Amino acid sequence: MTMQKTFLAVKPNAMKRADAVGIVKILNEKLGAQCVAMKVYTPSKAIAEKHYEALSDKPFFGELIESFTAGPILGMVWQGENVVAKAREVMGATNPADAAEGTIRKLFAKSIGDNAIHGSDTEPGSAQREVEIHFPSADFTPIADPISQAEKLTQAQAA
Ligand code: DAT
Ligand code: MG
Repeated sequence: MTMQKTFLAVKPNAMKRADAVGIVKILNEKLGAQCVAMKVYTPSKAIAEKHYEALSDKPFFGELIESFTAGPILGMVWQGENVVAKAREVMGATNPADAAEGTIRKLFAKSIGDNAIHGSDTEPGSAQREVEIHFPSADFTPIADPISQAEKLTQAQAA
């Protein structure tokens, strides 16, 4: 088992519903990992297209880019043993109709296109690639209280 980092983000629609803090609470409780970077920002089209590059031939790609750039996201890096796969479990299935009870998508997603959270997939190199896209110059210091930090950042963004 090796120490990993994964990129997680509360998506714009879930931010608008003020779900960010509730989502961070679940991550903090269930991931068994540390949050080592957190920021609120609206992804540019260039960043979004790079992030979702592997899906560029999908029929829903245009909508996906539009929704990921529609407003601020809460972007995070979490670090821990096996955290990439663990986060996929805690997030739940891509389509909330298939998501298990207690998962973030079961609780907060509205549809496959509005599924509340992004998390890196488990393909080797994928998480590291996303961390580098979204946090190119972070120093990855553990955040003592990620829930308070999420409250602070999302309040500042709403003000
Ligand atoms: P995940 O986000 O669970 O890793 P993915 O990488 O296959 O899922 O797809 C990325 C996002 O694209 C997903 O969170 C929501 C959107 N998406 C996937 N399949 C879709 C579909 N059939 N229709 C609309 N949006 C879809
Ligand atoms: Mg994916």
